[in-house]
Amino acid sequence: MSLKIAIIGTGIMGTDHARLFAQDLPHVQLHTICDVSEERAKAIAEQFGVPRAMTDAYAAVTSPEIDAVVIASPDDTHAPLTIAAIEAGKHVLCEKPLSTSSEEGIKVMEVESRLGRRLVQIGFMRRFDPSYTEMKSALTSGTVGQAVMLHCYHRNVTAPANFTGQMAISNSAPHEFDAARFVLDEEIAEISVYQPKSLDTTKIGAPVFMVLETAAGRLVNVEINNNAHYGYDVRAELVGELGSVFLRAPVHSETHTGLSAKLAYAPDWRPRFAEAYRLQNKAWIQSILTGKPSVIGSSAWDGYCATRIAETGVQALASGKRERVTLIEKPALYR
Ligand code: ISE
Repeated sequence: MSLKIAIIGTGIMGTDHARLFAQDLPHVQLHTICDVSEERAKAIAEQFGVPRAMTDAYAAVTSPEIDAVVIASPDDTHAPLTIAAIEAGKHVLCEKPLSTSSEEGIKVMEVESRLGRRLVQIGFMRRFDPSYTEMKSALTSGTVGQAVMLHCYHRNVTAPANFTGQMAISNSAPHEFDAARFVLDEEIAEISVYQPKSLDTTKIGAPVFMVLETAAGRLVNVEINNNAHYGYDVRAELVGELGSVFLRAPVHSETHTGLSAKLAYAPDWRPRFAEAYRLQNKAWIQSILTGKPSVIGSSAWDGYCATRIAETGVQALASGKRERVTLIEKPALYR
């Protein structure tokens, strides 16, 4: 069986998903590319041999010719397009964040719950990254004992020009929130947020440092630095009672010249998480073909939790205090 897929949005991630589905993954036909720019939609469709290019996202996500939709348009369109798509019976892979407010995330869960089946997977691809997989299994196998702390570093080369306000917390940090929930397998209960006062914190992409406390009292620290300059660098160390696990980025070579050795950094997240994206999209296709949601993949509940933590983080930055992350009761569909 070949699933017919539409991709909404042809920014960095929409284009990368188009490449993956068109060139790297079986059982799919990339059928539609949709973008507000007709020129861009046509160019990407032509690049990947996709039969249809269009500009109306709502028509694309509800189109009878489509089985499944990848939503990679701007963050504020994610929840409304996801709702329109699932109401039309489509399966959705929605790029993170699921929504820009937790209320919208709740609406997505209400629609999915009314429909009685899970149709949404969120693009928290790190869950499929082999280095996080190994970190999690060091915990579940007992190798490092009980988890105590998780240190997370998230560094981008430069923040994009549209990276306004608190997007370090609402756009970048949700990856860390989801990874922490996934690895530790518990909810985040409290958050406090700091910024280095030595820098102009009103500048786009100013760094943020967060301390999260889990429901069981474990500690997670998160550095978000969107203007790190030297490379895309995501690090994490899980500290257990008996040992620790560091993530290693996939590096395939080391260059030796002039009395020194050099390891290259990726310019952005696509090469760093290439395998994670491939495995995530493969698992999504499998979940549609088998009718069983991926057990690793992130659900609308996970998307809601990440957005709720981010919202509380923005609040904590403003208040300068430790804030409690309040969640709604987990709906039955996600238990
Ligand atoms: C971007 O939207 C992503 O999802 C990347 O994975 C992340 O590293 C980056 O900080 C975000 O802005």
